[in-house]
This record gives sequence, C-alpha cells and structure tokens, in this order.
Amino acid sequence: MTTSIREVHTYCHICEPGCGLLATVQDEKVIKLQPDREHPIHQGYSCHKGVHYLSVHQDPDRLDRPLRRRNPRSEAVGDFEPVSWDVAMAEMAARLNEIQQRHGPDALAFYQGNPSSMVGSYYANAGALMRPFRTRMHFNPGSQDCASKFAGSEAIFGSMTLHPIPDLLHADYFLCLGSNPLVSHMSLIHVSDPMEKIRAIRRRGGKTVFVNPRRIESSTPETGEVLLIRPDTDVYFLAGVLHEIAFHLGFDRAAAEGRGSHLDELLEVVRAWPIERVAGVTGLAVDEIRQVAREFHAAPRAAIYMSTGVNQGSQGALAYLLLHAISLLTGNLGRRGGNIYSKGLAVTTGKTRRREGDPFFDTPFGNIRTVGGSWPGSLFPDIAQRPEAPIKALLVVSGNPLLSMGGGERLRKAIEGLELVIVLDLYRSATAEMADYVLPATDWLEREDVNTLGAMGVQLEPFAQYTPAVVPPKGERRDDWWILARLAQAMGRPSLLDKGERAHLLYVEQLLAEGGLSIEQLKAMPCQTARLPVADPEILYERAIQNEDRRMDCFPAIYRRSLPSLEAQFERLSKEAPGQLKLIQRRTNMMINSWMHNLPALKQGLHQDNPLWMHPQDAQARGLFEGDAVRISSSEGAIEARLSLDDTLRPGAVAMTHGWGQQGAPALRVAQRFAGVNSNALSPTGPGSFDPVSTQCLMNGIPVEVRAAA
Ligand SMILES: Nc1nc2c(c(=O)[nH]1)N[C@H]1C(S)=C(S)[C@@H](COP(=O)(O)OP(=O)(O)OC[C@H]3O[C@@H](n4cnc5c(=O)[nH]c(N)nc54)[C@H](O)[C@@H]3O)O[C@H]1N2
Ligand SMILES: Nc1nc2c(c(=O)[nH]1)N[C@H]1C(S)=C(S)[C@@H](COP(=O)(O)OP(=O)(O)OC[C@H]3O[C@@H](n4cnc5c(=O)[nH]c(N)nc54)[C@H](O)[C@@H]3O)O[C@H]1N2
Ligand code: SF4
Ligand SMILES: [Mo]
Repeated sequence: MTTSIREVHTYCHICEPGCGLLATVQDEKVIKLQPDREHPIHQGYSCHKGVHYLSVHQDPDRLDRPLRRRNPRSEAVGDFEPVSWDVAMAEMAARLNEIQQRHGPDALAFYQGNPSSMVGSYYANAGALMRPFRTRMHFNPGSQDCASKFAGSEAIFGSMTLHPIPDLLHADYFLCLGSNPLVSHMSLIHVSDPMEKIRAIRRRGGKTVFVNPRRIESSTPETGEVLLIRPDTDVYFLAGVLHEIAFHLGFDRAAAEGRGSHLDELLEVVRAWPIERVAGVTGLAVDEIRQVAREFHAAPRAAIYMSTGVNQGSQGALAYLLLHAISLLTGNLGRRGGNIYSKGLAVTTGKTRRREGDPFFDTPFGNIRTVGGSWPGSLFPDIAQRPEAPIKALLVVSGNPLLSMGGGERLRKAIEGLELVIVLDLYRSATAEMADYVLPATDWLEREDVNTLGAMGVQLEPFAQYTPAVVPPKGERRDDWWILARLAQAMGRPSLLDKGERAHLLYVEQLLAEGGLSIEQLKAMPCQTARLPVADPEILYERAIQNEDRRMDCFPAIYRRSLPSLEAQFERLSKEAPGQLKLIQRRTNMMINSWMHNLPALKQGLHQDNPLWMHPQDAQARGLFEGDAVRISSSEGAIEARLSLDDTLRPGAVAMTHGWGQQGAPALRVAQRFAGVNSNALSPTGPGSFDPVSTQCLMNGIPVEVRAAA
C-alpha cells in the first residue's frame, strides 16, 4: 500500500497575529500541525492553541451534517435529527420569509461572532452577505470587546477602522493599559510574538509600564512593572497624565494644532483633572502617575495602547480619546516608534468613513446609537421583547451569544422566546443547543483564505498570506459565506452566489490588487506569503485620517455626552465603601473565549473550571478559604464558583474568565464535563448597562458581593 505525505503552509485563524503553521497531510488527512519555521514574519512562532487546533479539526464531537430540532425550544437540551442541506434551506427560507412578512424585516436579528472576523474571505464580504436579509438588527461581540475603540475612532479620526497601533519595533517607552500580551497576544494590533517585541524594548534601553489591577504574567524583569490601578478608573489616570503634559511639562502647541483640531476644548476638560485630584480614585500615588507622564514626555519615542481591560469599562471611548491626545501632544502620533497607521495592502479607512449627522435616535430605551450598525448586546433582551417591534428570529454565525453577551437568565429567556433560531458553527455550542437548525461550518483547514484583515492598518509587520484548503471538508460541512449566500438564494433574494461559486474571493482579489498582488502571485511565493512594504508614518495624516482637515479631532461633539458621567462616576468612586469588591475580566492561556473548550489537552490541572480569583486579604476579611464554594452576586444575577486565592490581584478587585458555563452544551462531552460557570450572568443588561457614547457594554469594574455558598 502506498501512502502520500505532503506539507502545506497555512496560518492560524484563532486570534489576530495569524501565526504561520505547517500542516502535514497523509492520505488527505491532516496528521500534524506545527509552527512554520519558514514563515517570513512569524519565523516559527505560534502559541500552543494554534497547534491544538488540530484537535478541533479532528474532534469527534464536531458537526458534520445540518441538524433540525424535533423538540420544543423550551426544553433545555435539543433533540436533533440530521436533514439534507436542500431541505434545511427550503424550510429555513420559508420560515424566515414568513416571519419577515408578518413582522417586518427587523424581526430577524443577526449575531456575527468573533471567529468570522478572522476569516478574510468571509469578513471582506460580511456586508454583502447580510444585506439580502434586509434587517437592521445587527449584533456582534463588538459591544463586548472594542466598540469603545470603533466609536472613538469614528469620532476622532473620521473612520471606525483607524486605530494607530503602538510601534513596538521602535518605541523607547511603552505604556500598556488593560492588556495581557503574554496570554492574549493583543487585539486591534496584529503582532507576532508580542512578548519578544516588549522584551526588546527593554534590551535597547527603553521601558514598558503596564497599568492593570493585576500583576499580570506579561510583567517580568525582562519587560516591565505593573501599576496596580483600581478597576475602571483608567480614564482618570489618563486624564491626569494628559493634564501633567499639557499644563506642566509643556508641548509644542503649533505642532499639535497642525495635527489636531479642537485642542482648546479638550484642554478645557482636562484642566479639571490634575494628578492630585485623580490619584485617589485610581488607587495610585501622585508620584507614580507623575513619573509615567514625565517618562512618556521625555522618551524620544513613546507608544501607548489599551485593550479590553479599559474598553470594557464604563468610559472606554473617552479613555481612547485621551490616549491619542497623549500621543499627539508628545509628538508621537504618526511617528516612527510612537503610534502609527501601518498600511497593509491598502488604505481602507475611507470605506468606514463617518456619516454626517447625529448618530443618536430615540427608542423606548432612551436616546441611543448603533456603532457600525450594531446594537449593544446587553440590550438584546429588551429589544427582542419590545411589544411594538419584537425580534422573532435569530441567525448566529460563528458566535456563542448565550455565553459571550451580558445577562444570564434574561438573555436565555429572550432567546427561548424567539420563533426561529439558526446557528452556523463548528460545534453544537450552548447557543446551538437552543436552535431550530444547527448548520455545520468548515474549519480553517478545510477552506481557502487570504488574511485580508491586514488591510486594517494594524499589522505591525504587514504581510499578506494565502492558504489553500489543506484538506477537503469532512461530511457535509460548508463555508459560512456559502451557507448565508445559499440561504439568501432560497429566500428568493439577491445572493453573493449569483456571482458564482468563488464569489467570496472577488473582493479579496480587489483588495490584493490595491497592494499590487493577486492570489495567483501569492500562491507562487514561499509560504504563499508576501511581506508588504512598510509605509511612512506620515501616511496617517496624508491618507488614513478621514476628517476633512486631515487632523485628529481632539474633542468631537459626541464626547460632550461623556462629561456628565465622568463627574458622576468620580463622585461615586470617591464615596465608595472601602470593602466594595469589583469584578474584572481576565483571560487564561488555556481557553479562547467560549470555544476550544472541548479539547482534553486544554482542560488539565487548574484549567478544569473558571474560579473566582480573590486577593487573600479580601478572602480573610470574609472568612473564606482557598477552594471554598462562593456565591457571587451583582445587580444582574448570582452565580456560584470555586474560590482561588491570587495575590497578584489588587485588593478589592476580583477576577473571572468568561466563556464558561458549558453545562448547556451536552453534545460537547469534554466541555460539559469541565463546565465552569457563565460569569456573564453577572454583567448588567438593559438601559444603563453600556456606555451611551460607544454602546460598549459594561463588563469591567462590576460591583459584586461574595460570600460562602449556602
Ligand atoms: N488565550 C486567549 N487569548 C485570547 C483570547 C482568549 O480568550 N484566550 N481572546 C482573544 C480576544 S477575542 C481578544 S479581544 C483579545 C483580548 O486581549 P486582551 O485585551 O489583552 O485581554 P486580556 O488578556 O483579558 O487582558 C485584559 C487585561 O485587563 C485587565 N483589566 C481588567 N480590568 C481592568 C481595568 O479596569 N483597568 C485596566 N487597566 N486593566 C484592567 C485584566 O487584569 C487583564 O489583564 O485576546 C484574544 N486572545
Ligand atoms: N464577561 C465577558 N464577556 C466577554 C468578554 C470578556 O472579556 N468578558 N470578551 C468578549 C470578547 S472580546 C469577544 S471577542 C466575545 C466573543 O464572543 P462570540 O464571538 O460570541 O463567542 P466565541 O466564544 O468567540 O464563540 C465563537 C463560536 O464560533 C464557533 N466557531 C469557531 N470557528 C468557527 C468558524 O469558522 N465558523 C463557524 N460558523 N463557527 C465557528 C465556535 O465553536 C464558537 O461556538 O466575547 C465577549 N464576551
Ligand atoms: S497567537 Fe493566536 S494566531 Fe498565533 S497560534 Fe496562538 S491562537 Fe493562533
Ligand atoms: Mo474579542
């Protein structure tokens, strides 16, 4: 018997770095996945999750055929039967058409989850794929993740997708708030092996400072120290730093005004927040904050960055404005070693240019807005159940809203109350368990793709990579784009498929062409990868910023809405009872959001559940011990978890990891055995549960009480 063995260069689609991987294929089966040493950018770097994706690919619990529910959705566990694609399509289309005729197009809601945003050939077509469904009810993890940045950039730079990244390759000083690069590899910046880049800053005589309520794993003698900030107070920290720079250390006003408008309006706001005033609520010493301001100001090239730890607080959008203002006033915005727009294939910020006019409109839940057309996830139960225009059907693509959005019981009831739920996934996830139809998607070893996300200007070292389908899809799995396009067709609507079976690559080719490339050219390159030219940082002002005057808007009008809560929150924090616990979010390196939970290799030792981490001092004050079962309650709900003592936390901050609570996914045998608990049952829902400026849902700094479970 002869066997054939071949190697295929591909890349990981789990998180943003997109690490190069080498797949070994024997007899049309992938038998090995390893870091790709030949990759021009990653050079053999990947984390263990990328390599473990082979177990996702081989997982016997994966979906292989479309499934149709037989029992009522009120029953927690689905009773599913296989059904052909043709029958599923015809039935879903008929029901969707009927629901939209009866209740209007907005009776259908979309939830497009995080993994699809890593798929270039899906994401490039996301708008075209959703348009035929004619609904305006779009939800996605943005409002749990980085809506503060999207709304912020739209106002500040005139484009939702312009996010000047810290130039880690050349910075002498790096200020990193609310991120744990060692564990999560950062977000809205694509960087290979971020820890090595941060260590190199120190090696060349520079400095990194982390701002975090936890002494995170990323902080080592080779990287830098952590300033242990009180949860959800970064906006005051940043205001204090900016105040010090603007009013004490000094800045080049002519240069700043050449590149920023409305500077005086901003300074008027910042004037009220000297370090002496903000230090108390941040829990940091005046001198600690002052030192950051001085060092940032003095550094030849200083870069600044924030991630989910700040985004998910109550004032992430304002924090994002202050962050860029610090960069601007110190001359670091659009400068090598500061914060840069790293043009990849093309400057694409014009495609998400801000629309004219006031984004806010009246609803039964107040005067609110959407961001990029998406609603705040924590308002889903309220919107779904509004009597005058209820949501009746939900279409979920690569998402697990039941676990990833705020709200426990309220959210479950809202989804349960729908007439039709359709889920496209690799797995019968907790959300899929509530569905009428569960549709099997291909994984990224089974589909061809190009990492066009590089066109977002956030790749530290820009590159474009093509991957073929390493092996053909197993069973009846189909690509997500195809499933949506086929469903639109079945509903009698225009469809991407009208342009042919490879229509999803047309727009990808267009993007590549803007960078002088094509799929055919990439195919001929080593690792099918092109290193892209590094753009002059001036491109930020020359081409990327979409404001008419090509300057940063230092105080866009919508930010007026932030000011009352800035004062009110400060008052609240100043008066807070000393023992008040605040829940913060953190990730671990053994899981990725709510998925990859079904891999035995990732459920070892301490990683078999998601505990509540608490500082020993806080535990002692409550008579609690390591391993105790504790009850955690917030204004939204209560859950029980195991207590784990963690002296890396700032006292007063307690932490949990989201994405657990897999009891509701019995088809995932490993995940269910190590189910953990859904920490989002504690995240608030309803009006007031999100930052009105950005729709960012509040997930960090949630007041909680903790006591021994009964
Ligand atoms: N292993 C792993 N990697 C991942 C993911 C995963 O689930 N697992 N998810 C991926 C996704 S979708 C994303 S968006 C990225 C996110 O990447 P990151 O944003 O870097 O995510 P985290 O590692 O959760 O880091 C958030 C940090 O914020 C800190 N924090 C909490 N509250 C506050 C606060 O009030 N102020 C400050 N300054 N800090 C605070 C937490 O202690 C934590 O260290 O990670 C991606 N990579
Ligand atoms: N409390 C709290 N909640 C959070 C966060 C937090 O820090 N704290 N973080 C938030 C963040 S940053 C994010 S990004 C969201 C993530 O929220 P979601 O995107 O809703 O959830 P994921 O856990 O990423 O689940 C993605 C689903 O997609 C499936 N999947 C994976 N690959 C594919 C594919 O190729 N095709 C299809 N069809 N399905 C696929 C997986 O099996 C999984 O069921 O969670 C948010 N929720
Ligand atoms: S860092 Fe992210 S992209 Fe790279 S291998 Fe790990 S999970 Fe995959
Ligand atoms: Mo995310």
